[in-house]
Amino acid sequence: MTYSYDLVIRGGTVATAAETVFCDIGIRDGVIVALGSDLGNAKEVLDASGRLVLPGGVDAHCHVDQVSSTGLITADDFYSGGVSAACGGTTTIVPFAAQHRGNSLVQVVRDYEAKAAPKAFVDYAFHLIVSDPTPTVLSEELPQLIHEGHPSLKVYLTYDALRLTDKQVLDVLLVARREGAITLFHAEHHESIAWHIERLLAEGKTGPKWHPYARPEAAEREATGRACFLAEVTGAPILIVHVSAGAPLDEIRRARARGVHVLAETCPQYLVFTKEDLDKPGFEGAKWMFSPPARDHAAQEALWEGLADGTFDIFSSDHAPYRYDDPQGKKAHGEHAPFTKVPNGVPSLELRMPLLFSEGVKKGRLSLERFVALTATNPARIYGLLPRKGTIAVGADADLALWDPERTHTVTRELLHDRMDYTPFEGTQLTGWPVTTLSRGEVIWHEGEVRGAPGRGRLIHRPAHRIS
Ligand code: DUC
Ligand code: ZN
Ligand code: ZN
Repeated sequence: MTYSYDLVIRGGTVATAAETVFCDIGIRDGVIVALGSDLGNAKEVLDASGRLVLPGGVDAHCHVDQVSSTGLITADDFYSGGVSAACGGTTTIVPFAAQHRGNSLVQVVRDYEAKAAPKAFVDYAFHLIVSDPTPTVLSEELPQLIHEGHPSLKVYLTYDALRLTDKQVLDVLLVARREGAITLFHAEHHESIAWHIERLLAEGKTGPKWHPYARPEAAEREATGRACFLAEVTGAPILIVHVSAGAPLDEIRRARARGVHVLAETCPQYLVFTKEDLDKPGFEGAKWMFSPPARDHAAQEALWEGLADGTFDIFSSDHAPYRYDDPQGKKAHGEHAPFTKVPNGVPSLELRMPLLFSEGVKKGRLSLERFVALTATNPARIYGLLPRKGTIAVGADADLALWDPERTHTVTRELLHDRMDYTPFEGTQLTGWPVTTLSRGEVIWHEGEVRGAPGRGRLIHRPAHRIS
């Protein structure tokens, strides 16, 4: 018998960034080939009645098998990170091939390819981190890598081992613009942070709770404004990652109003934590240490407004998994180490979509279409993965998640599939979970069961692009 489809997903409510409709999805050779009703015979049928069928998420900011500038390695590799992503409805991840000073950027990418290929569980692309823009990097390596399929790079305005001067940023932006890449910014004002740190430590204020005081909202506002200015000078498109509060968001709005091409991202941790979460007995607050840091309830409200009104383009996890009780993690320098010695970052790859669904869609703050745009379609479009990823359309990869919008779980460490020994979201009740995830037509997560082998994920090379 010949079949029209390998798989038909039948009876679901299908949502894209544009609309929500009732239709069936016909899949052949891992690709969506038909949308409609009465599609015809299929080798297999997946009943999606009562389910939302959404594009698999695109998490365009996560740190996977990455060596930090201080030499610590994140706990998740491309297998555990990919599994965790899939269980949370995400089917494409974009982690960072991170250059440390003195490294060849091309070699960094080759090494990262070699790490990823045998382990990857979901499809992936690479952002580049540029910390050493030598003449060779600027004139040879960056153009080569952008055209090889990596047209996105991140620069830092803070951290001693990573930060670029404004002049170096201008050099990078010029190359990025000319070659068709987008530049991501970690925007915090370095000198003022160093000044705050010196004073806090001198006063004996060394515990985790002081971390947010060293990195106030104003430091993020200044650097965000400066990044926008540097984009304005060069005409290069930029994206400000992990925006934590209203003041930097207003800088982005102002820059856009004068024609600067600046996009914006926020992340789960900024919606639910405040600086009070770091104020715990002993070293415990280190579990909520990330940069820029958690702010206050007013900041959270400003972020929700930005998510709803279109100021934010994408919602990423910034999954940076440093275990709590581990020499590669938060206690790398012991549990009496000053906050400056604690690696920054929290895990959230698996909870990114359930958290935004529960807190955003279920609570009426976001439409379902906006949720899809923020978590899948926009990151795919901005980073050159569309039309293959991030949407449900004929010709797109059959990367899909079937969601039960009523399922409720209380988050525990055990519920999750990353390699962490804690979750800062412990005890949070979330409603709406992906129950089945497909990657290129293959079921890789179904009702509590992970299916698929390490190495099944593929590296996606992307076209260099100009964003209009
Ligand atoms: N920046 C990130 O993007 N992630 C983790 C820590 C940081 O400073
Ligand atoms: Zn950053
Ligand atoms: Zn990050």
